[in-house]
Amino acid sequence: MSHILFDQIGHAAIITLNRPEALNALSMGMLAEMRDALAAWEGDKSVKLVIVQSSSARAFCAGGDVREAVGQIKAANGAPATQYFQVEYGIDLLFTRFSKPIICLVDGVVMGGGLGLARNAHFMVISEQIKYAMPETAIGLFPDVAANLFLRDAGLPAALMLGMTGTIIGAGDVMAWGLADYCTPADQFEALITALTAANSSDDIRAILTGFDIGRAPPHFAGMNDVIERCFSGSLSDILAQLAAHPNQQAQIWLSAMQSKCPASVGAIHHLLSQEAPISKAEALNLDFKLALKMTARGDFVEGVRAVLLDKDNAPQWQPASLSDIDADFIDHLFDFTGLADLQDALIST
Ligand code: QUE
Repeated sequence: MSHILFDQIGHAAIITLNRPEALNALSMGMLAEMRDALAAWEGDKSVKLVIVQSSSARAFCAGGDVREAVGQIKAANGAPATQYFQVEYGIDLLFTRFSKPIICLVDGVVMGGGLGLARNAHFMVISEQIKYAMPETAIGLFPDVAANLFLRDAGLPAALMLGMTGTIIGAGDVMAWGLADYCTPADQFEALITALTAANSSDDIRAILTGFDIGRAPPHFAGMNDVIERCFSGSLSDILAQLAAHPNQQAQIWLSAMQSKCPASVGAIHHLLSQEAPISKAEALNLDFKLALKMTARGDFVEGVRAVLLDKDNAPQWQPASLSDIDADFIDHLFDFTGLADLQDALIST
């Protein structure tokens, strides 16, 4: 059975992610098939909108197929996974620019590259049972796919918390923080799709999505905004000190999360979010492309994927090993993109 399915019902072209055994992790093959289908639909007048869904309630998508990316790096003796990130971020860029509305119906796990699809689409609808996270600091990567832009919708302190600690949040927090557009119970997704197959315009789509929206579940972490704002501001060492000094138990959980993640990754997302926001999703993706090449040319990414997904010993040996090693020189070196092509130029050359 194919890992990605394509269909059309009425005006709606439908993409179904169908790799449940890997929580729909996006392989280059799946991404290339998606790219070709979108290209065909762009010129097809019978298609008015595109819906992206999953065949399984467990996951919309757990992310990019980082096992495949690591395979590429190993096959190329440590060279960065240029081709993988070109294809993955290329699809994200295509979503932002597609001439017809793309609607993602998100149930279950939505993490990393899954959010690259859902948040770069025109409409992101979540169910009440999603598990939302940007967990890349656990594997020596960094919150990419334009997270440097879309996490900011939650406010900078919450963006830093989500990006650095990889905390998993639910539908209540996602809606309270403005990280998705609509919330509809998963058991109504089928009826929602049926309604959308008759839509003619973005206004029609908005009206239908509003009709199925149940508003929001109670927030959990978004109810702790005072703790988040007090702790997640300033330099890396400020944040560590503020967490250590805070009486709320959750602050200690976040502190140990930060200390167990890849220091270079935590430093990378801290620096990204401390800079001025990119002016567009395209600019954010271009920045992510260059940073991904720098990050995956380091040993931490292969080591993180080994520890979390391949050997599953959850005992990565990071280099450098401590957040205290992440100084201005380290960040300057990591963010030196001299000689790297822009994402768009890289796409044209393939
Ligand atoms: C951090 C991540 C990912 C992750 C775990 C992390 C990620 C990703 C997967 C994943 C999960 C299940 C699979 C698979 C990949 O896990 O991006 O192939 O079957 O895709 O801690 O960033």
